Formats: sequence, structure tokens, C-alpha cells
Amino acid sequence: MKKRVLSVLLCVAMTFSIFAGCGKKDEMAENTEIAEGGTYAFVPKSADNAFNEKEAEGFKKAVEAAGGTAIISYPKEATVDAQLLAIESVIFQGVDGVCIAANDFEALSVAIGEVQDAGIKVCSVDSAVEPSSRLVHCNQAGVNEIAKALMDAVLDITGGEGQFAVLSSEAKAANQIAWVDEMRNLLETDSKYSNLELVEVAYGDDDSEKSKDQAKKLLENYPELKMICAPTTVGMLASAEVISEQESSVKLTGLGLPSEMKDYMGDDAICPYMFLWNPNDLGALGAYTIMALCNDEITGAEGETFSCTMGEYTVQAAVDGGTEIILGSPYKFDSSNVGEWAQVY
Ligand code: RAM
Repeated sequence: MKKRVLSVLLCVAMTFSIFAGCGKKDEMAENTEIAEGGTYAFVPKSADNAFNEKEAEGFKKAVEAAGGTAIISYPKEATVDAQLLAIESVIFQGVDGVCIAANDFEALSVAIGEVQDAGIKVCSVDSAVEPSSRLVHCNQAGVNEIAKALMDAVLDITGGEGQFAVLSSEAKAANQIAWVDEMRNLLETDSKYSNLELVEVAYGDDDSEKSKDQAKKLLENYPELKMICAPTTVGMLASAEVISEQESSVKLTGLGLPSEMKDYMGDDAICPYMFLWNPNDLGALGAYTIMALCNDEITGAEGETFSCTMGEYTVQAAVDGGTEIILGSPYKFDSSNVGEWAQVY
């Protein structure tokens, strides 16, 4: 019922904005000048997540530097319902394009379809929506590259054998599904990992309290556990806090924000090393991509290229059957560089 209400609300909002938007654009056409820059929205996974805030900062800065207007619409929590409301709220504002970091690969598709039907272009960033709901996805790094970096870190830090667990975020977020599936694939197909045992994949939904509860349960339920691998900044901080509070010998790696993890890092510390990318740059890539789509520089088809202040990017095939643009490779953070990067993000 709730989803139906949301969908009806969104249709109403769409109808309003179609007439309002048309009025606006038709009016501008009469003035022969189309407004400089355009209006572009970013809908992160949720509020209260420093990673998402850094992404939003990068998005906003890139749009404004290009003379456009940026609208950031944070869902109150990392859920589908909250994100549907956030998408609806930007439609009222006559945007030209929307960039979404999705909490669920498929559940936003009906709402996004209504946005696309109104002539508003859509791309995803960080965590994809399904290919039919996006013109292209802006990916932080290759799925295999991230999964391999994490599995090799688990192999190295455990000394090559023993039990480890994964603390993920939302069970239906595309980025988490892709990374965890590829980690499982590597574990099953590459014999170098054969002495590692993945005992559980837990889900903290990128909610700090739920993630802490899940980390506590992992420590409680697996007394032989050697390591937690958290492919989410929220899960990383939650795990570090729990391991520290419980003075556990369990080690940690994953995808963490230097600013959040610096006090837990060191050769003999809870987290010897971890990985991430620059969320400001990822948000900026989302901005340059949605602007290139709205300005008809690209359509999102494989093989297209476009340039921006961060360099030249090529649209390529994505593992989910759609297309994507890749920001770069994951960075490795350890005690030698985490302090410096903690000043940046
Ligand atoms: C969290 C979110 C985000 C992911 C990072 C690594 O902030 O789940 O989608 O990319 O962690």
C-alpha cells in the first residue's frame, strides 16, 4: 500500500512538474536564451553518512563550476521508501537530470521510469540502478578489482587461513551485491584462497547501530573468527568500534573513510590496511556525466568518450549488462598515508 501511495504521489508530482517544466522551458525558448548551466539533482543513498556527504560535495562543486544549479536530496535513511520520497522531492523542482546512488538495484525502477517519461535524464553513481533505469552508471572502480583487493587483504592479514566474515550494508544495493558475489567467486575459484572460510555475510543496512549489532553478533557467534571484511564505510567504522570496545583480537579490512578509520589503523592495530577511492571525485564524475548526458555530449552508449576537469572518460560495458564509466582504481590506505588522507575525506 505504502509503495502505491508513493507511486501515486510521484505521478502527481510528475504531472505538476511536466506542466511547470514545460512552461519554464517553453517560456525560455521564446526568450531565445536557454538558462546557462541547467539544474541537476543528486540523490545519495542516505543522510548521516560522511561518504555520501563527500560525494554530494563533489557533485555540487562540479555542477556549480560549470554554471549550473545543484540540488542534493538526501533520503532520511538508506531505504527504498526514503529514496523514493527523495526522488519525488527533486521532480517538483524542474531538474534537467538526476544522478542516483541506489539503495536497491530494482525497486526504484517504476519511479525512475516516470522521471524518464518526463524527459529528465537519469544516471547512477556508486551503486547502480538496473540498466533500463539509467543511461549509464558511474562506477568507483572495477568490481573484480575491488573484490580482489579485499580478498587479497583477507588472505594476507589472516596469514592465509582461517574464518572470516563480511559485514555488508543493504542486501539489495547493487555495489554490495556485486562486490560480495565476486569475493565469493574468487574464494571458490582461486586455490590460493582455499584455506579461508567465509562463515557469514551479515547486513548492517548502512545504519551505524544496526551495523554495530551485526558486528557484535559475528564476534559472539564465531569464536574462531580471525577477520571481518566490511565493503562499506559504515560497516568499517561500526566493526572497528565494536572490536575496540570488546578488546577483540579480530582484525578488520574493507572500504573505509580515512577520516573515520585513522585511529584504528596501524601494522599491529585493528585495521592494518584498507581501500577506498575519493568520494569527492566520484560525486564529481556523477555530475560531469549527468551534464554530458543532458547536453547531448554522450548518450551512454558503449565506446563514447567525454572530457572533464578530471580527464577523459570512456563509456564501457558493465557486468550487469548496462554501461558504465569507471573513475579509477581503489587506493590502499595504511598507517603511512591514512593521516594525510584523513584531512581530505
Ligand atoms: C558506504 C556506502 C557506499 C559505498 C561505501 C564504500 O558509504 O555503502 O555505497 O560505496 O560505503
